[in-house]
Amino acid sequence: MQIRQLTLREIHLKLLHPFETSMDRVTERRILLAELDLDGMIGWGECTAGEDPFYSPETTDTCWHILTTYLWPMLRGKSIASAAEIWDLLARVRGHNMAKAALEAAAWDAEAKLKNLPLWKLLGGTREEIPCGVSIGIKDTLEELAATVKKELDAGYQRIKLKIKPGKDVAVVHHIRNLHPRIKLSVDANSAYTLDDLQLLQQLDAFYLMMIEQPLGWDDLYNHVQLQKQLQTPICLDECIHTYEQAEAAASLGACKIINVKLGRVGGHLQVKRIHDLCQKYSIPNWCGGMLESGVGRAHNIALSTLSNFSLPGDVSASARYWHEDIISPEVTVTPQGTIKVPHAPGIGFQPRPDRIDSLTVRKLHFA
Ligand code: OSB
Ligand code: MG
Repeated sequence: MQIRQLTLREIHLKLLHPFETSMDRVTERRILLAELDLDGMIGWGECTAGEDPFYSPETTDTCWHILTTYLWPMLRGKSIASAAEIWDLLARVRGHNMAKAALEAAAWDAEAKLKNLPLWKLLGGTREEIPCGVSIGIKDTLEELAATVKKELDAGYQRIKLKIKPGKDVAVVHHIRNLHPRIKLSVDANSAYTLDDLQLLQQLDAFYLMMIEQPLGWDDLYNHVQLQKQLQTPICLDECIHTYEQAEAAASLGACKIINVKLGRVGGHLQVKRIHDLCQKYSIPNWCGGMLESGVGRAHNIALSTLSNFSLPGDVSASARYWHEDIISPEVTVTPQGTIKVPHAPGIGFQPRPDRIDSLTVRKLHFA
C-alpha cells in the first residue's frame, strides 16, 4: 500500500458544557483531523492534543507544526504492508505521540477499509459491545454535581469518574458516595497532589473507589510507587504512561494497579496493542481514556476498547454528551445498559460528514 496524499485540517467545535479539571476549563475544542490516502482509500484520524500544554506538552499548534514539517515528509510516497509499520517510519521524531497517532490511526482506518474489515477486527478486538463510564468535570456546587451524576446513572453509564483538585476532593467524594453507596465510582486528580498530601489521599480509602487516577506528577513514576504502597485504593496512571517502557516500569515497580490507555498519548494503535499485551501479562486491567474527542477520535476509541484486556468501563461515551451535533454519522450512542455497540461497517465504522466538517474548518492544507 502506498501512502499518497494527506489533507490536514483544524476544526473548531464548541462543547455543550464547559469541562473543568484541576488543569483548566475547556469550552471549545480546536481539533486537527487527518485524511490520509492509502492506495486511493481515505482513512481518518484525529489528533487528541489539547489547546494548551496543561495535560501534556503537545498542543493543537505543536501538532500542526510537527505534522506538516516532519511527520508527513517522512511518510509521503512510502510503501507499507501494514499501518503497523508507521510507528517505525516516524521513530526519528522523539515524542510528539499525539501528532504521530493522528496519522497512524488514519492509516489503520484506510487499511481496514481496503481489507473490507471493521477496524476493531483488524486490531484483534474481541468484544462486540464495550462498557462505558463518564468523566464528570469539577462543578461549582455539590448540588450541580449530584444532579449530573444522577443524570448519567439514569442514562445507564456503568461507572462515574469525578474530577478532583485540592479543596474539591474528600467532601465531594463523601457526598456522592453517600448518595450512591453501590455504584462504581472513581476520581481523577490530573496530577494535582504531591506526597505531602498523603493523609488527605488516604482519607479517600474510606469510599471504596475503583481507583484514583493520576494523583501525582504527570511524569513521575517514582512517587506513585511510594504512594501505592500506602494506599488501599488502586492507583490508575494516565499522564505518566506515554511509552511501552514506561508502562513496563510502572507495572513492574508497582506504581499503579490499573492503566488508562489513550491512543494519542501513546502514539497510535500499534503502541496501544503493545501496552495492552504487556498489561495483560502483568494482570493490570486497562480502560480507554477520553480527550473530549469528536466522532472520529471517538470511533477509534471504540475500536481499541474491543481488545480483551480493556475490561473496565472506559471514558468513551455518547456524542450527545459533548456536542450539539457530532461530525460523524451515525453519532455515537449508548444503550440503557451503559454500553456502546461496536459497528460492523469497514474501518472506523462511522461516516465523517464532509459538509459539517467543511463548515467547522478554520484551516486546511492538502499535500499530494
Ligand atoms: O484526564 O482523563 C483525563 C479530558 C481531557 C484531558 C484529560 C482527561 C480528560 C477527561 C475527559 O477525563 C474524558 C472524556 O470524556 O473525553
Ligand atoms: Mg485522566
